[in-house]
Amino acid sequence: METKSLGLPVVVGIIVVIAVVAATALLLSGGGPSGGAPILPPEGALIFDDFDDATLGSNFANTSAGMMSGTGTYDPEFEFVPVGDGYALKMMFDFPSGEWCGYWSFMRPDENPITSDIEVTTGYDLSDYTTLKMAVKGEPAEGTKVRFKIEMTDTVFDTSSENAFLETQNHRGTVSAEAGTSWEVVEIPLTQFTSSGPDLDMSDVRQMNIVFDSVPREGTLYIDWIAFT
Ligand SMILES: [Ca+2]
Ligand SMILES: [Ca+2]
Repeated sequence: METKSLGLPVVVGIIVVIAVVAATALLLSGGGPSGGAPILPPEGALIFDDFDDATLGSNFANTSAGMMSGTGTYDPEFEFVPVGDGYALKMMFDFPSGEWCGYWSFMRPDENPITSDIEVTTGYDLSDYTTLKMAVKGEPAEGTKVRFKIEMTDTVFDTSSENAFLETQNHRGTVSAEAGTSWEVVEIPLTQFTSSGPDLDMSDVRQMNIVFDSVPREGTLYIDWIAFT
């Protein structure tokens, strides 16, 4: 009897079939942009934003959000990408040394100086909560993680004039965080914000920012949801 070895086209065909099956399994696993099952927010959490409506502006009523940068020329590009049954915010940043960029989101509608002339006097009361949690994933340069800062400010914090800026710096709390290449939940005790900004009033929170200001200066950050527990 003659034994025939598999010809090259057959071997290539088998490899292609295996690759297609594997890719399909990855997609069906519920994933998102790069696979991996989505992580749901904790039961009963206050959802600040789950991005599931695929628009800027938080889940809180009529709030505004947007992209920013130091000189206004390096705002992150953004889009909403399907994750699980909803969407995640995808921010792509690319800025030179000495610059910064990021994302801002107000907690109450009357705090938006763009759409309202109402003086900022009342913030959001987060004093019943202890922890900020957010589901994130990064696409950093090879061998690193995406690094970002989370800022919380109260309604006293002001950048509108140099004097006010200097006087109100302690009303901003800043905490550093990282995102690897798989979905994970970043958990930050709110006390880290108040130890960074000792005058920050967590019962009077105006806005939350995500800031990129260090290396890697080019990368992508996905946020599936932001919640407080
Ligand atoms: Ca939204
Ligand atoms: Ca989401």
